[in-house]
Amino acid sequence: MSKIQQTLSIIKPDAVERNLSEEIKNEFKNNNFDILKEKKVKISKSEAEKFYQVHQSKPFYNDLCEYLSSGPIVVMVLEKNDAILENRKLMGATDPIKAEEGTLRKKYGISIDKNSVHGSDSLDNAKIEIDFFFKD
Ligand code: IDP
Ligand code: MG
Repeated sequence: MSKIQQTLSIIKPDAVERNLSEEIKNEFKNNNFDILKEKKVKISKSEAEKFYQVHQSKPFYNDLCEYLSSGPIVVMVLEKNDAILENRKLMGATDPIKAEEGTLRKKYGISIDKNSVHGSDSLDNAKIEIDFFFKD
């Protein structure tokens, strides 16, 4: 049985820089996601390090944090039935080359690091990530 969930979505610097934010937001709306909250921010490298701390042992961690803090991003809370899985499906594989036709990363991604969108990967992480950007 499906149930209503919230997930965190980020339009990453490469997509914001190419003025794709409105187009990508429309992709979410057309796929029946409700955008409950939304803001455009620029985060510091240390904030990016905290956000991506699960990846701290990975060889790409430093570049990843440099990149996420390199320019404005659009962060959103998306709501839908099975939002976490549905958003992961809409985004497609991490590497745009491997992403299926019609997915956001296939359409908009440039490379594995500049892959245009982030989406929470579990219910626990969705809560943590939503709090990270929207806890007052
Ligand atoms: P995900 O974004 O599909 O959940 P993760 O494995 O959580 O993928 O990795 C987080 C981000 O780190 C990816 O979106 C991508 O931008 C970057 N990344 C993942 N693997 C690599 C890699 O092998 N080289 C460079 N960047 C990577
Ligand atoms: Mg991930």
